[in-house]
Amino acid sequence: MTDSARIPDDFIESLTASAHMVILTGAGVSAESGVPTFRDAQTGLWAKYRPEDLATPQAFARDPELVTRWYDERRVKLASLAPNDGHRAIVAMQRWALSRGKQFTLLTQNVDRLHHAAGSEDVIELHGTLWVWRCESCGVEREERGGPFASHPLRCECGGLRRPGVVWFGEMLPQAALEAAEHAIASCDLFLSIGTSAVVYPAAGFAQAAKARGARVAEFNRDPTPISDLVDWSVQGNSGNSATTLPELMRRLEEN
Ligand code: BJW
Ligand code: ZN
Repeated sequence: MTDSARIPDDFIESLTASAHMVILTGAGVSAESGVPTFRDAQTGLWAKYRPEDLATPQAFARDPELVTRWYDERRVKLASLAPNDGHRAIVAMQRWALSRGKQFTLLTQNVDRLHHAAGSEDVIELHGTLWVWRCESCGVEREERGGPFASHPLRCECGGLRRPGVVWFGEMLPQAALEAAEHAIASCDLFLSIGTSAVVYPAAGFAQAAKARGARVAEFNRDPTPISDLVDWSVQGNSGNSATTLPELMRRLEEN
């Protein structure tokens, strides 16, 4: 089956007719850039570590050196990685939508900023970013784009511990991002979930919320997920190189 056959015609029709599309992305979108996903059995970040050992405030309090090293290694590796054709297709979709007077909202759970690097505008980061580090004591935030940190853990001038600006389990999502997401979901007529396992809340509930308010919902993902049965279209496949689902979707849109 060719990729073009995989994108249903009635999905293209809905997309063309929609007034406000919301895209929610997850780690699968960055997989073909070389960023490990979280839950892939062999290569995922949680294949080697338990999330509660590294991605919670309790883990950081218990062992700030370990947690800082882990995020620093990921940060340094990320510096050598680049956006893929899936990120670029999402940029093209945004431009396609805005040039037709449609509303477009991009929500991401990713902390890598590869959407920004590709050229996406107004990205709403639900889980923060690995690039900005914040002092736990005085709250000062600074972008860290250089090489490996000289010491682990990282200390602020005030003496406090600096932590990655990501959202850990048990923490609230940034309020502005959450409000923007809720607002977009309340007014969208088409919702696309891309490259996410749809297990981490509140983002995992967005597709259902969009559906409940009457939007059509599509999922583009390599594997089936808990939302696959509730969506109107479930397109299985990789998203990130030129022969895969998102670039193919963009080619189909440009024909219209
Ligand atoms: C491809 C592909 C390719 C591969 N092409 N596809 C309601 C019910 C139950 C629990 C809760 C609830 N509400 C809140 C909770 C608690 C918790 C939660 O959801 N737990 C669940 C695990 C059960 N949520 C929270 O704590 C959140 N905070 C919150 O809700 O605050 C209020 C509150 C607190 C406590 C209780 C109640 C309320 C915060 C969540 C923060 C998540 N943080 C992380 C780590 C970020 C830092 C870091 O980078 O280390 O965010 S966890 C991790 O998972 C990361 C991701 O953003 C997130 C989602 O993962 P994602 O992106 O979906 O990746 P994967 O790996 O899971 O999936 C990749 C998919 O891609 C797969 O399906 C592949 O098939 C596919 N794929 N290659 C296309 N090439
Ligand atoms: Zn400080």
